[in-house]
Amino acid sequence: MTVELSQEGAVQTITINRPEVLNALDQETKASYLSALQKAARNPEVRCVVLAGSGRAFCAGEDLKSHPEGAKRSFRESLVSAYNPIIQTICEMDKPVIARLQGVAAGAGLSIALAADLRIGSDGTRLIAAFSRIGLVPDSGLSQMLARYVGPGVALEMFYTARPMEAEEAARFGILNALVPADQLDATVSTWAQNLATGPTLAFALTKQAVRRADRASLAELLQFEAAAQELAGASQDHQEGVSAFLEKRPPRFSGR
Ligand code: T3D
Repeated sequence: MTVELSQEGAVQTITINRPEVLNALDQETKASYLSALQKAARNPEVRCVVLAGSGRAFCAGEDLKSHPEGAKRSFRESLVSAYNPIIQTICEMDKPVIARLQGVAAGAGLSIALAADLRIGSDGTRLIAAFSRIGLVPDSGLSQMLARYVGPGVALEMFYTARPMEAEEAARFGILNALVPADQLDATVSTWAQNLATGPTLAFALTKQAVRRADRASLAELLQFEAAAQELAGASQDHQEGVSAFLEKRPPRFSGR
């Protein structure tokens, strides 16, 4: 299996398992990955998703060895049928998504990492917009997602030069939400994921929608959206539970509804 699933409580981990090619994505793996993401998005028992790679890398993007050298193929088709829906499913799923970045994330692998809501890295984390090395342009949303974190100047520098961004720099730009020693990565990701999976999932979903919308909405539109979202959150069981827990001075037990 090139994509492995594991579940602990309400946390689903989706792991790309092709360590011999740094988890680069061939056709079969992209299809399995998209299907796993879509199932996790639909499954109400899953309240947080962790994206991971096996071995020393997160993901090295498209599998460059899976295409016969010089063979004609449609890059547009590759993006429209696989990468774009992968990115959209991650960005639009109504639950928190964490990327566990233990090593290199390159090309579309970097896009997948940036599409996640949160990223946790370790000393070995390296981010590379590898496209220019092979004469391609950034895709899978990277031209927007990277520039939002680092600004257009650094994004263009990374696109032109394909220089690696190391973990410390990624943390400084806010790309990494946490940077921990390699031997603490699994435990840290697990703690974050379990905390999110026992949180107010409906409120998290509305929060994710608001933050995504904030990029393109006017202030007036965003204020309207927040008011509508708060109406929904305010009617949720989790709001009642949160207030009761506060008044009773105990931790809340959120159901996600
Ligand atoms: O359909 C479409 O094509 C459109 C979509 C495009 C989206 C994209 O993602 S395009 C960008 C594709 N990715 C890359 O260009 C990255 C290529 N890889 C690298 O530049 C380097 O491997 C890394 C910087 C990621 C890591 O370098 P390093 O020195 O840590 O490892 P390495 O020795 O280069 O790689 C280890 C093995 O993984 C090696 O195999 P070998 O020689 O030991 O048998 C290497 O060939 C393999 N590998 C790494 N990346 C890929 C790969 N094999 C296939 N495809 C890869 N992307």
